[in-house]
Amino acid sequence: MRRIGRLHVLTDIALQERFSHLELARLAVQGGADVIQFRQKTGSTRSLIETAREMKAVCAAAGAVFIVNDRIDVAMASGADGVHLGQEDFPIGPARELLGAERIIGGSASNLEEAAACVRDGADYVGFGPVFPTTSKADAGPAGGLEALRSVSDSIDAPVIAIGGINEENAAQVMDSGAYGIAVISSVCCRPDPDEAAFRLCRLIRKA
Ligand code: TZP
Ligand code: MG
Repeated sequence: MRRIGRLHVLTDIALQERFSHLELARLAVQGGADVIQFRQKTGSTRSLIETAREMKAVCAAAGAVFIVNDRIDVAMASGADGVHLGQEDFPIGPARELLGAERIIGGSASNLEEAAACVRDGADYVGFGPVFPTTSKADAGPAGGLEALRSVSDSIDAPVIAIGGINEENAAQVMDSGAYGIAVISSVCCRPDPDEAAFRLCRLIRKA
């Protein structure tokens, strides 16, 4: 059974240096995050696999879903629950052939056409954004806003996970605009207390 989850925490060690990927995963699941996405753009493939395996174990023990960003090879080698693929990454159709029906595949989209294509190609969920301006991703593109989120959520036949500039102030509005869940980097990883931050976001999601 593929479980998509409502709070996706993307781990990041470029924007902050206090916590490792593994520590962030531990803290975020402690706070109630139900999906951890390992997002690391540099480093050897071997070191990525090693970290991913440790993170998978932490997530499995907590009953959380573990997803690898960009790298289907790292996802497969670490026994991850799934992979998240952007527009320039390994294509979703062939990824489904490699991963089989049970693994989760998420696709990134910044407009309705991309979102529809992700679903057509076999994605289980669409990561839509940036919804709000963000400084966490250099090439994130312009913010689509809540109306674009609403239109994508209403139009596609898959859960939409909103991403980009989402925080405790706007999470409720995001959920009210049709999102199935939210994905965050800085609102958890860059907070002094990532576990508490995840807890507060979970509470906002549940209330919405
Ligand atoms: N994709 C679109 S926006 C974004 C990604 C990975 C960055 C999200 O980071 P933050 O800190 O939650 O805005
Ligand atoms: Mg990518």
